[in-house]
Amino acid sequence: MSTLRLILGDQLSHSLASLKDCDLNSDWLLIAEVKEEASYVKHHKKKIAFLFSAMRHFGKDLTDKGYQLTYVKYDDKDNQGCLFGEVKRLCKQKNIDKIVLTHPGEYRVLVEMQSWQEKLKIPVEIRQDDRFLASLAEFATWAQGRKQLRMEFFYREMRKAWHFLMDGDKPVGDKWNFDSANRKALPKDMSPPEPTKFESNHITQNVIDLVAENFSDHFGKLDNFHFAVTREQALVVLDEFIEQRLVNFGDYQDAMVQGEPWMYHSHISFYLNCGLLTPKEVIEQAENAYRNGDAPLNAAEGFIRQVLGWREYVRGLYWFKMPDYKKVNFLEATGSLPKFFWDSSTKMNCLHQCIKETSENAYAHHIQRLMIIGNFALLAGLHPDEVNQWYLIVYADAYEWVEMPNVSGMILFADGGLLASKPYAASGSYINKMSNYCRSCHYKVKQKDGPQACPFNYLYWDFLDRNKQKLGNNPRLGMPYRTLNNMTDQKRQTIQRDSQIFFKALENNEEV
Ligand code: FAD
Ligand code: DLZ
Ligand code: SF4
Repeated sequence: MSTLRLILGDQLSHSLASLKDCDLNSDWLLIAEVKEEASYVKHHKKKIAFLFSAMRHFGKDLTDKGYQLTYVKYDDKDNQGCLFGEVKRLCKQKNIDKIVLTHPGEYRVLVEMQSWQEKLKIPVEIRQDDRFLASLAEFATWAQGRKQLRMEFFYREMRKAWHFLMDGDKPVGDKWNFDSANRKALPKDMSPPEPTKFESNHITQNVIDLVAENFSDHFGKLDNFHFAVTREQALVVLDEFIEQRLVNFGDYQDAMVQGEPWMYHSHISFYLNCGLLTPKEVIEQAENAYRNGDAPLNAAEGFIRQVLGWREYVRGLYWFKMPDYKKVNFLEATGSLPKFFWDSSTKMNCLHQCIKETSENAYAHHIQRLMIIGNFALLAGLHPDEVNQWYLIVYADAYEWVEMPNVSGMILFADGGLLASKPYAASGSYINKMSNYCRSCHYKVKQKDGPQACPFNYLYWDFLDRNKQKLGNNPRLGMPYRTLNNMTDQKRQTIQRDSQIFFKALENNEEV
C-alpha cells in the first residue's frame, strides 16, 4: 500500500502541498521529463535546459533527504512520453493505491489530471498550490460580481491581509503605490551590474547536450547558459538583487537600454515560477531592505507590487476566467505573427534588439515585453492565439497561468478591459523617451509619415482609427481620440496609406 506523489517541472519546492504528510518508507515520488510537456509548444531551448537541470537537481535533493523517488529522464528507453503514461507505469510497479497531486499551473494539465481517477481506478487527490499567497477561492471571492478586476484594489487587499509594507492599518509612506516615481530613463553614466551567473556542472552539461540533440528545431540559443538550477543558487540571485539592484529597481523599472537586457530587474521569475523561490520570502527580503534603510520606498513598494500584486492577480484571474479566457479576442484581431518574431530580422531597431535578446537569453524585462513587442502586436492587430503561443515559447518563466493574462489582458486588450483600463498602445515617442533604441534605427522616430517614418507612429493612429467603434468611448482614451477626430482627412489618409503599405510588406514577407 503506497501513495504516488507526482512533482511537475514547475513544482520544485520542498514545501509543496503534495509532499506534506509523505511517508518516506512507503510513498513514491515521481518526476518525469516527458515529450508531451517539453513539446506541446516548442519551448525555447534554454527553457527546457533550465527546467530539466532544475528537475534533476531537485530530484537529487529529494533522494538525499531520504524520499523514494522515480526520476524518469527524457532519453530513458522506456520513457512513456507523457505524464499519464509515467503515472500509470509507476502505479503498476509499486502497488499504488492513491495518487496525490498539487494543482498544476495550466488548465490543460488540470483537465488531464481530473481524468486519471476514472482511467486508473485509484483515488486521485488534487491539493491547492499553497505556494501562492492568494488561494483561488480567495481570488474568486474578491472578483465575484465586479465588472472590472483592477489589480490595484486586489493588491491593497493583499497588503492588508499579509501585512506587507504596512504601518498598522495604513500603507507605509501613506500611499499604496509609488509608480509615478518609477518612470525614469537611465542616465548615460549609469550601467547596471552584470546578472548573477553560474557555471554549468555535469548535470547541467548533460542536459544541455540532450536539448541540443533532441530540440534543435526549437526557438532560441542554447549557448552561454548561466541560470541558477538549485534553490541555493536561486537564493544567491535573490540576495544579489536585493544588495545590488533593488535600490535602483523603482527609478529605472521602465527604462530600456540597447545592449542591457537585464537592467535593474531581479531575474527571479524563472525561480519563482518553478518553485525554487517562494513569493513570501522574496517579498520579506525586499521589505527588510526598505526597513533597514538599504532600499528606498519607491523601489521596495514597486517590487513588492509586482510579486504580491501582479503575480498573484494574474494567476487568480487566469483560473477565475478559464477556459473562456483562452478564446477572448475583443478587438477581433486576425493578423499572423511576422517572421521577424522568430529571427529578429526587422529594421525596427527596438523590436530587433528585444527579439534578439529574447532568443539569446529566454528573457526580456517587463517593459520590453509590454511596450516594444507587446505594443507592436497590439498595433499590428496580431491574433491572440499566435501571440500567446509565441510568449509561451520564448521566455524561460512562461507558463500559461502567468503568460496568458499578460498577453490577452495586458498587451492585446483581448479581454475587453477586464485587466487593463485601456490598451497599452504607444507611438515611437514613448519608446524614444524610455530607451536609446531610436538612435541606431533605420527609421526616424520624429518622422510621422512616409517610408522613413517610425512605423509605431502611423500604426498607433491607424490602430485607434481601426478600433474606434470599440475603443472610442473609453474615457481613458479621450485625449488621443480627440486628436484623431481633429485630424484633417488628408492626414488620416496618409496614416492609412502608410499603414497599408506596411501591412502589405509584412504579408509579402518583406523585411520591414
Ligand atoms: P522583475 O521586473 O524584477 O519583477 C519581479 C517579479 O514580479 C517577477 O519575477 C515576477 O514574478 C513578478 N511580476 C512582474 N510583473 C509581472 C506581471 N505582469 N505578471 C506576473 N508577474 C509579474 N512573467 C512571467 O513570470 N512569466 C511569463 O510568461 C510572463 N509573460 C509576460 C508576457 C507579457 C506580454 C508581459 C507584458 C509580461 C509578462 N510577464 C511574465 C511579466 C513580467 O514581464 C516578468 O515577470 C518579468 O519580466 C520577469 O523578470 P524579472 O524576474 O526580472 O522581473
Ligand atoms: C515546461 C515543462 C517542460 C519543458 N518539461 C516538463 C517535463 O518534462 N515534465 C514536467 O513535469 N513538467 C515539464 N514542464 C512544466 C510543465 O509544462 C508544467 O508543469 C505545466 O505546464 C503546468 O504548469
Ligand atoms: Fe522603434 Fe521607431 Fe525607435 Fe525605430 S524609430 S527604434 S522603430 S520606436
